[in-house]
Amino acid sequence: MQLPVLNNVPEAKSGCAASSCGSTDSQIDSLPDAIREKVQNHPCYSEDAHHYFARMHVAVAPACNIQCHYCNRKYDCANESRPGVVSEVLTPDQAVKKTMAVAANIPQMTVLGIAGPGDPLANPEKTFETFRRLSEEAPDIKLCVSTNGLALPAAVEELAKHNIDHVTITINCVDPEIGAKIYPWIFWNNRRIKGVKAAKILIEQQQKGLEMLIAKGILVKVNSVMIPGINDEHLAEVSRVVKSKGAFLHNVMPLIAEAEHGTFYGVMGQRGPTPEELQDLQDSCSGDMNMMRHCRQCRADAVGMLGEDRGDEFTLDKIEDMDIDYQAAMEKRKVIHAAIQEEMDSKRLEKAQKAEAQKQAERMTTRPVLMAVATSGQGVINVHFGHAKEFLIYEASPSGVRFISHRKADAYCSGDISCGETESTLQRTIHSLAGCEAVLCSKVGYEPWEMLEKAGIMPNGEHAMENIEDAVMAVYREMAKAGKLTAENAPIRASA
Ligand code: CLF
Ligand code: SF4
Repeated sequence: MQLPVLNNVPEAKSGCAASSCGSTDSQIDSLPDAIREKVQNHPCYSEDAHHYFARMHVAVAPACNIQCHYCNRKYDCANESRPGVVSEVLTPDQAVKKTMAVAANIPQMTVLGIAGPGDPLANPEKTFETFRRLSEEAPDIKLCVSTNGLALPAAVEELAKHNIDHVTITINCVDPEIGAKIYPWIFWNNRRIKGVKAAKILIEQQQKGLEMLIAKGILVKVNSVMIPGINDEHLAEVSRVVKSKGAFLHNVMPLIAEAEHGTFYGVMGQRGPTPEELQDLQDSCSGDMNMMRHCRQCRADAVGMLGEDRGDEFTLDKIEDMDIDYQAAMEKRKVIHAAIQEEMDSKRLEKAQKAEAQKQAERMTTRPVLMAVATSGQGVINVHFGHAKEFLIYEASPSGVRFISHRKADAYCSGDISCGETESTLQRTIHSLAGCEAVLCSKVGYEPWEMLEKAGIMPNGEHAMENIEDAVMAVYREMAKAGKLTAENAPIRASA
């Protein structure tokens, strides 16, 4: 069966609340059946699944019970993708209607998450009313929640009652002294509490909530925001602690701090980590823990595949006019999900066979290389360089190909900007690929080709519509053959 087009941006035109994870396909194979069933079509909990399945958030939770120095929920921009940002706050009734409209129109949407714009558990009536109705009216949708953890212990029973299998807790520290530099206050027992005392209560509640969820058999993902100079050196300890308590995945996300967002960190000029710093930390934690590397730091009203936002197609006025037959939609969804699953299983098998063959093949001694890939999903290279809104970053080495992260790009050829601006946007896109030695896309224009080469990044449009890992390995082998992969010609790492 022909799989549906997963991205609403045609190739010709294209390019939680602070919380998020992803097990790779090899990890999925080794999971017990019950857990595999829970993660295999969740785009955040499975790296594989995020190429095929979509998620959506409904913004029913405006209030928050803590303040984080990286958050300002007042700032909204339609082009802004970051936690806490929404265009419309919904009632539970509107949220249910919107979820069913999206599920009927985007059949590969498998997960409904509540992630803000405040904290879902600081708005328990609206959050649980939405979950209760959806578990009855749309039972084929997985329910997911992302919380700061302060109100979590009191909510665990209710979460279990609504069959919520996936909970994300944002844990930025396990040391209250560090917490006091991240959280100016919490609202606890009808009082505002500040400083180390506030951070201590928050940490205790998060850890208690984590333990209670694990005891109930609920999958827990921990999100952490990496803040250089504040908690960057501490996050390996956080990873170790949450793993020892049974968390399934750890998602370390880079701090987003811009002065125009009006956040404390933004105004104070606190910088986020460089891609290299983030990767180093994720690698150092990965010995102890499954790490999520494909998080897109979604808005609290995001709709679609990770990295895209189709929220504009499902605004309140638009869904008002939609007539949904959910029974019929569920039947269609079932067929499509089964077809996607079949394709994923066959690709997984193929990949395992190739990895085995590679093990048997003569061992290369070349250094690892980072490559950027332009894709809109389904695990293939299918986006023009100039239309890419983001690039997936892969590392090729003698032991194979692994996914590392994604980087946002400015789509430079939008056609409505002047030449000078076009050029500088292209420069910014190329700058965002620092550290990569090749970029693989379906096509590259003459001008960017030249500029990429000048920046030491080899453009490659020869692998259009090919499987990403196969193409990256093929380019790696070509580079090795051409003698480009000695230690001496490694690129210099960017500094902060
Ligand atoms: Fe949403 Fe979060 Fe559920 Fe995913 S997001 S509540 S677990 S359905 Fe995913 Fe978005 Fe990253 Fe969150 S990419 S911010 S990890
Ligand atoms: Fe913002 Fe509250 Fe989420 Fe912190 S926990 S990021 S303050 S919504």
